[in-house]
Amino acid sequence: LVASLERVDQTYIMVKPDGVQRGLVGEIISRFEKKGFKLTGLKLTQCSKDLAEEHYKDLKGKSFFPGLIEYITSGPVVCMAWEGVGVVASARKLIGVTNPLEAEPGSIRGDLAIQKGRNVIHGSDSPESGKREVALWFKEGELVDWEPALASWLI
Ligand code: RTP
Repeated sequence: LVASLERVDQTYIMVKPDGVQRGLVGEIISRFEKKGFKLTGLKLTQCSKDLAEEHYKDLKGKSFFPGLIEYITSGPVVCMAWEGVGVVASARKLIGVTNPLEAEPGSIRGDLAIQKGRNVIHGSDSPESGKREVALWFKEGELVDWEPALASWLI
């Protein structure tokens, strides 16, 4: 009911290569499912250098940029699109701050990671980035617009 009055946003969530290698994909998906957001896209892919550079283009001048691109392209990633009221900000809270040592216990990075450069997950930082990143990582036919039969009070 509330959802129908507020803007439904989308966010791009990605389990980074370390998360896949460590077998954390199920744990991470589960946290977003339990929160009550709606999954509209999901795939495992090996990201190209071009795509990684496009995704992180705002960080191009940073000293850690080459290492970041190497990290993100080092193995498969799991790409997800999630939808819901307030999903962008809520996902950032579920994820925790960039440096896992400073991330709150209970958050994904706070519970599951140690290093900034191996922080297991990405989440869009604004509704605009969410739209841009979902469109960058998914082709149109890969996204599914579906209505949950139950629990509409959550989404
Ligand atoms: P993300 O985009 O991956 O969700 O991360 P974020 O917003 O929390 O952090 P951002 O500043 O956008 O940085 C993107 C990713 O770059 C890596 N990083 N490494 N070594 C470093 O100092 C450093 N700083 C950032 C992290 O993997 C970060 O998530």
